[in-house]
Amino acid sequence: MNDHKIIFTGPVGAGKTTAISALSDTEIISTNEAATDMTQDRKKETTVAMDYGIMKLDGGERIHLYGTPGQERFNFMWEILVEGGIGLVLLLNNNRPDPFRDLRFFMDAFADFIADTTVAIGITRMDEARRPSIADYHAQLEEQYRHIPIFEVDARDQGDVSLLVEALLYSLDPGLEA
Ligand SMILES: Nc1nc2c(ncn2[C@@H]2O[C@H](COP(=O)(O)OP(=O)(O)OP(=O)(O)O)[C@@H](O)[C@H]2O)c(=O)[nH]1
Ligand SMILES: [Mg+2]
Repeated sequence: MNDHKIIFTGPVGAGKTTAISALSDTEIISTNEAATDMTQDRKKETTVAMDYGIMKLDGGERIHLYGTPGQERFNFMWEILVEGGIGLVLLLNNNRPDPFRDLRFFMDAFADFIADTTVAIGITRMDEARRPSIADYHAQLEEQYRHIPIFEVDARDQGDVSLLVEALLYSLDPGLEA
């Protein structure tokens, strides 16, 4: 099979839409709408249904990239979007009030999907907030998740986000390389 689907999730402002647009080889399809209730994140728009882009790999493989909304009130989309996916990218905004709470929340919300597939975690906005560190995140994870790849990424940086996707693909199948 030459087509694979991965899903990007995480809290508001973690950079899901930004990462998919940095990675996609086609124009992305987004459902951003004006955010009236997000003054805290100083972000004008938020995803209300999904983002979609395509990453083309050498050898003709295509990775379909789906982004979830970060806001919990749109969580009915989460279950729909993971359908048929082979892995999850969890982006966490290090500049949120309690990023460990976000970590636990999203690991829990997607626990069934992660159990069937795999997950890679990207920590964004570490330029704005140095702490917690990557090692601190590893220490927060339960024993069975200690091997999960966790990288510092800037969602705007294509190199950063493609490294994270490659780590995810590699953990699924060491033969499948981007
Ligand atoms: N300074 C800094 N800004 C970043 C970094 N990564 C992403 N951003 C910015 O953070 C914002 C993220 O916005 P989005 O991509 O809309 O976030 P999202 O995860 O899709 O959010 P929702 O759709 O609202 O859930 C953008 O303004 C990015 O430019 C980073 O590493 N450092
Ligand atoms: Mg978004």
